[in-house]
Amino acid sequence: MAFFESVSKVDFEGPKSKNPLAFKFYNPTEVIGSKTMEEWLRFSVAYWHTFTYEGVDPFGHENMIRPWSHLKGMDLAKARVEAAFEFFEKLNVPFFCFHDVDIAPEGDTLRETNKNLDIIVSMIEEYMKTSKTKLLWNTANMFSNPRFVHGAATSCNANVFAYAAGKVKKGLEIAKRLGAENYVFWGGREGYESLLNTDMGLEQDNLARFFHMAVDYAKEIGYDGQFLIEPKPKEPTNHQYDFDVATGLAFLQKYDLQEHFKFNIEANHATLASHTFEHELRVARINGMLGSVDANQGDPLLGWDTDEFPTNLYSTTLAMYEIIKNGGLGKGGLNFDAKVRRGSFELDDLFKAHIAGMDSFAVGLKVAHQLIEDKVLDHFIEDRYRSYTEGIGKEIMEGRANLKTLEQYALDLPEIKNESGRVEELRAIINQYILTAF
Ligand code: XLS
Ligand code: CA
Ligand code: CA
Repeated sequence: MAFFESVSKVDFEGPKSKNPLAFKFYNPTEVIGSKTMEEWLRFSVAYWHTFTYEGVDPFGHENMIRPWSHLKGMDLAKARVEAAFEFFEKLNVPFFCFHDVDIAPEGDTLRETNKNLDIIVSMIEEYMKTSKTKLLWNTANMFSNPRFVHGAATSCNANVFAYAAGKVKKGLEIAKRLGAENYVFWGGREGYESLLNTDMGLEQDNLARFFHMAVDYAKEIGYDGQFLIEPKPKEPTNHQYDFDVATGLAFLQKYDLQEHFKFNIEANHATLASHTFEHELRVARINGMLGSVDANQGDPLLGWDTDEFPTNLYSTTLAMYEIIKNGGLGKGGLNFDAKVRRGSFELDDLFKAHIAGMDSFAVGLKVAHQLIEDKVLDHFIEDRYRSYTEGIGKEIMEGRANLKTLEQYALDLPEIKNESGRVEELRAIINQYILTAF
């Protein structure tokens, strides 16, 4: 049975096309520098937003029109798998991602849940034999069920820690079975609400113990996907432990975990942390920790995790700038952790939203590649720091200076002259590149 009857394959029709169900800028086979667009961008569909989100928000009930909504339990789970693979094929997307609870209903015990998972994973495995769509990452939902009210690995209750460990064990087995390129840990409720009732040191030590157990088990079963931590500063708790990349990095270093992890960077989480998306990508990149990306955008007027499809070309350009400078995303990809707005409740909106996001990143890729080819920012930055290539600057860089030699140098320096940082000029150049790329 076809779920998306009104949509056939989404093709590239070029910038002049008026067809809402065609790509205008994303041309998977177009070569940009050393790779095709498809290879650079490694797009992924998020199972939870596309196949399980039904439109509920704090003020309203389900409103999405979905041909599978009337089903329940395992029948619903199976219908969603069929719909998902039809969607992947029609959108021609190379990857997808899921949480355990997205694909199969939870039973009364972990044992029952695992049985349900086994049935659905077998079904997914069958589909994957003939589909080109691979698993970018899976993860365990350790935040929705009431048992996780105080966190999972950072819960005050050891039974919850054990239950969460069981879920991750199963998740890693599924990752191995389905060939997941990565396995993600987003903190969920790993954080705290109030210090009045919290042993922060114990909670963070336990989180590290939990990660070490996951590293050990992956090794034991021979799962060699990349482990990713996804930072987020708040929501659902007001203090999330994996606040941002810098905080996550310090945690990994303290607990001897750095070599086993990279980061999955979400645009909306960056802005929640009062950073730009490109800031988080840059911090990860210069530390060799850029793993994967949750491609979405927030709403600056709302300020919470709205998970919108990315359409801001300025942001996709600066994000792709970091990704190209990183040499690509390796095993990572651009996962649309994004949901259609509640008002976009028609079935075709799911395609249109992904097309908007894919086209926006294709533009970002092309513009960023041209900026890098022309060395626009590289030349400017190289010139801006030129004082470190000679004289006293060179001595500082080569470790030949100390406070005494620098004082000697500075004591009789005449008035120091600085030069403009020319940010407005650079922003105008970026606008020019965006407007003339196609
Ligand atoms: C929530 C997170 C979550 C992770 C996966 O804000 O974005 O969806 O990506 O658990
Ligand atoms: Ca995310
Ligand atoms: Ca999010």
